[in-house]
Amino acid sequence: MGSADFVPLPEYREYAPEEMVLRASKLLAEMQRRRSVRQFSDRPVPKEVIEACLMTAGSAPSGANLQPWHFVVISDPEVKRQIRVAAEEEEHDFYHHRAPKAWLEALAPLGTDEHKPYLETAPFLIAIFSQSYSVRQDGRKVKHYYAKESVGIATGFLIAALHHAGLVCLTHTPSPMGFLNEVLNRPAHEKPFLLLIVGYPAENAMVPNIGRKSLQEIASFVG
Ligand code: IYR
Repeated sequence: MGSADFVPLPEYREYAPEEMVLRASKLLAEMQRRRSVRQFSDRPVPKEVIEACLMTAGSAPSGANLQPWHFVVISDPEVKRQIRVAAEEEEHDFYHHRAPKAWLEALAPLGTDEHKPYLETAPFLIAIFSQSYSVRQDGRKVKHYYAKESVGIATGFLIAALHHAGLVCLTHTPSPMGFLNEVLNRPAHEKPFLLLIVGYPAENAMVPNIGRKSLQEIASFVG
């Protein structure tokens, strides 16, 4: 208790209102170009780009600043193969047995199925784990607050950073994802949050012809 340490807000920048509008609309246009992609090229991606994007993810706010995330970056073809085999097994079960009809109907416009070749084609997979607690040097456990929310925010930062760098990605949630702990040797208190597939799009990659909700649909203003 009482161990707060404060420094002056570093590097804050204010912009004139017109410049703010311009900056906001430029980012909007850039983010509106982002699409989830399921057809990847096998072209290599510089690891440095991934590292910088991960640092952007790590700059996200988190509950009590406990930074409850861990990112495993996979480029090893054998590990990618293991992940594909395990994911396709779960997905087969999902599409053919477990998924309720309404869920399959909701997925129909995306044209997804149990085949996940991109798990081997793309140069990088990033498995994102959410830590319910951390273990200190002395063995004491430190509970993490709002871990899922925090990891969700960091994942959003990561997706935006990858897009900004000129890569594409897919948020993939093979369900259940417990196999990722085994394949990647992560402890039980880390829960797989999602698997990002990252790379360049395949030449002539196609995406579903779907749209985004309007401002009126997603927001309301009070006052
Ligand atoms: N995990 C499955 C199904 C799936 C679920 C949702 I929600 C999607 O937005 C897309 C797919 C799969 O990856 O195919």
